Amino acid sequence: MINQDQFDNLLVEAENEINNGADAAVLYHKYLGRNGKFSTMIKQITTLKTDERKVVGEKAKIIKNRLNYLLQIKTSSNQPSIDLTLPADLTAHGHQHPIETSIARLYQISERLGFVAAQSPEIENEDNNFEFLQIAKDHPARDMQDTFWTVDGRVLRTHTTAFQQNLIKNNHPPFAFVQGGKIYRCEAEDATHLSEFHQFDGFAVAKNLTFADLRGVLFQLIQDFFLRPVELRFRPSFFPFVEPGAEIDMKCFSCTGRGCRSCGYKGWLELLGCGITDQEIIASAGLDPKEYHGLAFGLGVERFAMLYYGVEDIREFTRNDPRFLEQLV
Ligand code: FA5
Repeated sequence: MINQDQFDNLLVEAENEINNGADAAVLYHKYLGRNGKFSTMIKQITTLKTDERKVVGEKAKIIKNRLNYLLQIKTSSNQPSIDLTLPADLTAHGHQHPIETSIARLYQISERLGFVAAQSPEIENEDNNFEFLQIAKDHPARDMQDTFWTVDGRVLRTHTTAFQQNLIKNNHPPFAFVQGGKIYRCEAEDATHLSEFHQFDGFAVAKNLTFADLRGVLFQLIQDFFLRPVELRFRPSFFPFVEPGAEIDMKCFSCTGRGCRSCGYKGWLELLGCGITDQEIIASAGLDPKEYHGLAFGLGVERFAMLYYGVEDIREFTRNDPRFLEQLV
């Protein structure tokens, strides 16, 4: 004799099949079709006594509604949610600016080399930007970074090296930080100079760091950035906050060292400044300069990007001409 439990069991069975991914149309036919399981069961209700027929009938109605509802949901979730008849979206999509892409790649590469990303403000106090780095007011090195001042005597940072003081005073060695960002110099613009551009600096302090570590880090970073074999050389150079100080040059891609327009007929291109942190800076942070050594470097992101993408005029990066930028995705 048909009873309420059999209808409950039918629902459980159908729910299992729905949840296990069976096809909605097949299930519809199997349970609610003319000769489906539910129809077969409902026919048996006529054999029941009147009072039982009423109770089991009520149950059957509830189960049928539930089955209908579940199968409807199943059918609609099988429909594609995109209306393929709509017109295509032909809006042009933008992309990251090549300088942002270059900075992101420099972060990625240096993080693999053990550096941690740091941040410092674009408006700095004079001490962080100059004095701490031993660029005194009357030092000729100040002229190389002619500066924008705010009315309250702060500066638009002239190099990302300005992050060093806070790092060395707030972190106990060993540490290794990098930072990329905008810097400002009161400078005439030409094919290789901007007055507002980006630098990427690294600063590490630990026991027994040597020039060999500096060389290892920078040669790896440069190689990974340009993604092709590069020939590099150190050239001694003066920066008041490092001793010894150097610049790294790369053999020109275009002429492989013979000399051409891209390298100003020198055969080599200047890439960055670097060196071993001056002992007085280490000492001014309360560290023993005999024990602790620092390595530091600072590169021009636009210059790196020019060489990587083969761009001849640095000003292209700031003109915002989509015909130029679209080529550097
Ligand atoms: C500095 O700014 C030092 N702070 C770098 C440094 C850091 C040296 C740590 C030692 C230790 P410099 O002024 O040379 O150095 O600039 C660094 C790089 O910025 C240059 O090698 C060059 O790639 C880029 N650069 C300099 N001036 C400009 C400019 N006007 N436009 C575009 N890029 C520039």
